[in-house]
Amino acid sequence: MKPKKAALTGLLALLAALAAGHLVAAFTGLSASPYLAVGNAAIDLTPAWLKDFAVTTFGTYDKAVLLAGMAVVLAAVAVAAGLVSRNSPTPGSVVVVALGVVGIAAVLTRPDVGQLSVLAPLASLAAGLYAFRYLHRAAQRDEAGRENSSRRDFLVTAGLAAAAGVAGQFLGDRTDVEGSRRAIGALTPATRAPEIPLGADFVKDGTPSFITSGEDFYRIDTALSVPRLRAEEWALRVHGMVGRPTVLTFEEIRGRDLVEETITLTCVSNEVGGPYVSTANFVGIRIGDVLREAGVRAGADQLFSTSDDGFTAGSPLDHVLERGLIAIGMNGEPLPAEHGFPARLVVPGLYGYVSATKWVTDLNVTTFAEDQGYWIPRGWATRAPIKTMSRIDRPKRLGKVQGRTVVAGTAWAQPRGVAEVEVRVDGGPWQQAELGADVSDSTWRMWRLELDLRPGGHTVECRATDKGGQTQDQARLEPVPDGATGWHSVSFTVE
Ligand SMILES: Nc1nc2c(c(=O)[nH]1)N[C@H]1C(S)=C(S)[C@@H](COP(=O)(O)O)O[C@H]1N2
Ligand SMILES: [Mo]
Repeated sequence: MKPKKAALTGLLALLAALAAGHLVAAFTGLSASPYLAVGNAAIDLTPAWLKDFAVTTFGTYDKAVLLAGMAVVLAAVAVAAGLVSRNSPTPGSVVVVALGVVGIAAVLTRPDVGQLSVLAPLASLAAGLYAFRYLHRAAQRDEAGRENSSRRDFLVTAGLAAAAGVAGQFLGDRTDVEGSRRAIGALTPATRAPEIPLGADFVKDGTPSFITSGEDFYRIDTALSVPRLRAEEWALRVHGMVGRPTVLTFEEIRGRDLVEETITLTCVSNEVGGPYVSTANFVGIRIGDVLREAGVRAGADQLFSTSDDGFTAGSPLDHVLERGLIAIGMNGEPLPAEHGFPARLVVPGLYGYVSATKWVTDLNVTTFAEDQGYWIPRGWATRAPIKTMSRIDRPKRLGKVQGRTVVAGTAWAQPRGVAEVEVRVDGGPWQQAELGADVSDSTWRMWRLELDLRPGGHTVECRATDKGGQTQDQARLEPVPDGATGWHSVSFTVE
């Protein structure tokens, strides 16, 4: 068989396999689609250093990069499988079966799939094997010089696979999350967050707006396909070291007196100067109320939360009892799907990976000795309070400034609050920045400072001091294991 045709046989069989699995997964839950399941399994198996590298290098595009990388690797394997099968279909068939077994294993180890979901990788295996052997036979028939009909078989296979893949994608998204969000409508809290005062941000000078919109809110999670849940079917189980285990439905939560709080969320993976920090008005109920009703037993020290897709986070119980929210709304609306609809946890003062479980379905009152959250065996700290941090938003790195220089940025130190931000130029004396209105100790605080600088190159640095009197650490530390430290510094030119 000609190499080109042999390679194409492998590639098309791969396409048929992935598409068939995707289509079947549309009925059993899209996370059982072999491609996504293998991707998600890869995310869970990735060593911490590689994951850090991916987040640092590709930011929130890390998932797209992973899926593209998988596509390249799979395509290479498929081409190789075709090429080693130029005489007999057996070697390629073995590769197809091996890939199929990987897909089945990946699906079986996903925490968020039902029993039937194994049908999706089985469909992949069957379709891949059938397509490979069918196309192989057609190509060999051509080579024997009898006819030249395999071209049509190749095209039909490609067309069928594309149609099945697209249909799977379309049907797989049919859980009507938006309908469920719309049915909930606007959320009116009994206790509103105080109005954000004028002068809380300095958008004109380059800071972010004080409240981050749902679209601009940073997103970090391990989910390749956003879990699609409906509020009507969702429930939250509360159990473990409590006297009265309970189950809360969305309606029950909504029927309680809702509180609204302005809270800044921060990711532990944020580098000094990085973007993974955002602020919203979260609406929900206090975890403390729910746990006190359930009756926490003596000796418990961890709230272990689990999401629909199997992510887990362990938070210090005392901290959660004091400040934690079960949030069902963000900026007046139900949570967006990517930010945890129908419910998530938000705990001011703790990095997201140990507190902010999205699509939360289970609250287990337990001990740190008993259970470890998702990121702990992957090298991150068990306890991760947010570190005092500040960031320069303007001037931009290597930017050019005309006229007077305004340095502006944000600072955060939840739940202690920001007391002071200082700026220095070219290693000179520290100068006090003007602070934005103080909204809450659970939020960031914007700052600005006008400077009169000579034309030429300059470097500014900033550092914040929290209300406990602690000044941001100067030592440059990487995010692993419990959050970056160091002073943000930006070099720019005054023209
Ligand atoms: N289910 C689930 N919840 C999760 C995560 C996740 O991977 N899965 N990531 C956590 C991390 S590391 C952070 S920083 C916050 C980010 O929340 P956001 O995407 O709404 O900004 O969600 C947390 N909750
Ligand atoms: Mo995070």
